[in-house]
Amino acid sequence: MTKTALITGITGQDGSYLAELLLEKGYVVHGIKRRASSFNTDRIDHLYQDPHERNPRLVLHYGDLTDSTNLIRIVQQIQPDEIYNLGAQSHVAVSFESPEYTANSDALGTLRILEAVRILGLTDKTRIYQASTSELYGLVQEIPQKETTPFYPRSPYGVAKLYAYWITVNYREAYGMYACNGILFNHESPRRGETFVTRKITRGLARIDAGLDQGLFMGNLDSLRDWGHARDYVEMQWRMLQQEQPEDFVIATGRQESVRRFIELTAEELGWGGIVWSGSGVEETGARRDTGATVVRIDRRYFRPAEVETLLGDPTRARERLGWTPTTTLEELVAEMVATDKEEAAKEATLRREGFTVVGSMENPPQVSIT
Ligand code: NDP
Ligand code: GDR
Repeated sequence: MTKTALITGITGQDGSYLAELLLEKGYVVHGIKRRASSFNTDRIDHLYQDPHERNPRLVLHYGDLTDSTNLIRIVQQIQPDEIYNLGAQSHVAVSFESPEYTANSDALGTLRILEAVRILGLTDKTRIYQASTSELYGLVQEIPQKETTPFYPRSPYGVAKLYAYWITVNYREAYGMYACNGILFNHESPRRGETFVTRKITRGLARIDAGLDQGLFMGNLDSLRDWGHARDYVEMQWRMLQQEQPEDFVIATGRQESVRRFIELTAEELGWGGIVWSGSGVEETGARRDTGATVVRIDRRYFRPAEVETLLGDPTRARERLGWTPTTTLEELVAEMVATDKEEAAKEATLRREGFTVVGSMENPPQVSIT
């Protein structure tokens, strides 16, 4: 029988990979997109199906996690077998700027989804995946982190996601719902938002390589993260909803590197031979090993009021029960991201050479933005 899924956050990085996966598996996929003043469906445009066709397998609905009336209506109309709650204000630094909105969408948004399913009497039918996060561990109490490690969030985002985590557990226990948390560590891809650190680095250095930008301003280079590929991680989101019993799982690679190392890997992939670091603290700079040009500088604005210094996951439970094995190494991830960003930069360089103005780049370089 054809299954129906609803994805909140379908226009985001994970939503786009998950939509691809579910369509490949024969699902009818519904997604919630926010109304915006310009197009915001870039990541899923390749999946678009004309709504005038008979029985399209991808259907988009306008909506927002801050609006329960709209969520109840959509869930009632679709009666989904599975809901993937990926929608969120997902940027940790931005959550310090917009803490109330972050709580509304990330914490209460999750409650609204759970309540919609309960109010509509779908608790026996609809399975729910909640996009939990390694940010719950925050000020780390144990290394590596696993499902039983105590939480200590360090940002309004982390605190909002902590509420979402527990309300999901609570609805599972109180109402017997099939609802589970995927505690996912950082996962990246060429579709990663441009202000998250990995994409900022691959895009920024690729643009420098193409002669479009001069340098990149960064925050805490010593932060340690466990980075995987988003395509691998969405497969685990799906598998979590196919188990007999709902359970929470850590998904991670078990390898940790610093932001500094990620910059070096990117420079190596670009053929620069690496980065030569000098100075320390906010005076630290990084220069291309091949030309000696300074390409990385530090800017205080990219430091967070409270930092999550070190994250390293232990995915043993997922390996044993979900058959989890990451397919992509960090080096392969960097190579894929750099290849895409080099191509983008080359296109922009060509446009510039031909005399076209490109919005949002040289005149408005990304490193000037807040994140
Ligand atoms: P993105 O930021 O790429 O995507 C977030 C999605 O949520 C976008 O589609 C966005 O819409 C949508 N959204 C934002 N606010 C609302 C709202 N109020 N109502 C409805 N939709 C909204 O995130 P990722 O794809 O990287 O992450 C997916 C989920 O997983 C998020 O919940 C994130 O917090 C969580 N997570 C991510 C990890 C990672 O490393 N990527 C790790 C652990 C958890 P729009 O396109 O219009 O902005
Ligand atoms: P994170 O991802 O906060 O882990 O949250 P991000 O890539 O933003 O930061 C990772 C680390 O890099 C440091 N850093 C910088 N970060 C950004 N964005 N820009 C910079 O210039 C910069 N310089 C250093 C940060 O301080 C941080 O330590 C991501 C999001 O996807 C969340 O939604 C998700 O829950 C977690 O991953 C797991």
